[in-house]
Amino acid sequence: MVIDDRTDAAAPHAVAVDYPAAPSASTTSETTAEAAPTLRVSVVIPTLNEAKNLPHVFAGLPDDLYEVILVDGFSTDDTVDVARALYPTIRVVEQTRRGKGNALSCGFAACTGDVIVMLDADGSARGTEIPRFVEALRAGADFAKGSRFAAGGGSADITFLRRLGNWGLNTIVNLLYGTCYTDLCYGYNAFRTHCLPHMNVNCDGFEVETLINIRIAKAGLRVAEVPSFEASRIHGSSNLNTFRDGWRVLKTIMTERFALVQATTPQAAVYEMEPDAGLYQDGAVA
Ligand SMILES: Nc1nc2c(ncn2[C@@H]2O[C@H](COP(=O)(O)OP(=O)(O)OP(=O)(O)O)[C@@H](O)[C@H]2O)c(=O)[nH]1
Ligand SMILES: [Mg+2]
Repeated sequence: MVIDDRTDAAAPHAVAVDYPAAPSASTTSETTAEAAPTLRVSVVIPTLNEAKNLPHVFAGLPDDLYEVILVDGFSTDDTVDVARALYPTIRVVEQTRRGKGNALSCGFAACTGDVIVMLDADGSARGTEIPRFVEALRAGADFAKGSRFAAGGGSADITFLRRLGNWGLNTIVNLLYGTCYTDLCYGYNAFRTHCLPHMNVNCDGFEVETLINIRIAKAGLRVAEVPSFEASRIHGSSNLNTFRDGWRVLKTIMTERFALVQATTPQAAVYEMEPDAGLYQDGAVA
């Protein structure tokens, strides 16, 4: 997807959330001023046994994406073959450990675009919303954060218990980090690639969105919340466990706020799979 980056039209659906100035915050204006005339959009799709959902996911993607990267989590169905049949130019990356966090880290490391979109493959995230996220970035945000609970957003998927847990965890983050987030644990986000060193995604599981949101805020980057509608998962069942993963999210919030020494798990290396070849290492990420 290539979006004209020369005009300054406001993103109609974006709600700007500005954080206190930090050294890295200046990156926004520099990037906007120096940006290339086009934005190359990379989409990262983590998959774990989503073969049946992929036709729906790919049908919703805009035609002019720069690249689509699928990160497969050792699926036991034919997710990878189905993806290649549906989207012949797709790049398939194999993750190095287990979990969605590690999958995204591996996918991010493989991206070569200007903007990265995180898209779930269960049919809940609508690819047709991608231009709205990109527009928020083009209008000046570093990070376009999807929200089911901003005006105009919604969910057909989230249960009462998860909504409650998300609200509680979101409130804690807002209190501890001075943020104004409305939806902490949502997987649909997009960001300029210069955010990657600040995000330094080095967790493995479903706490990944929380880790990213916190580190983006700590870095003082500009966030725009983008209302998004989460549809129900079409086939299969959720990999998320409300209590186990809620606990991981809470630990992440506390660790990021109070730990003197941050976790030092290295970011992922990239192992890219060619259609007819084995696994090879494409490059390591600093
Ligand atoms: N590569 C990879 N993808 C994963 C892994 N776990 C989950 N995913 C993918 O991450 C996306 C989100 O996972 P879901 O199981 O739908 O969990 P969720 O959307 O956070 O939670 P729900 O709201 O219950 O659906 C889906 O595309 C999954 O296939 C994993 O370990 N590896
Ligand atoms: Mg889901």
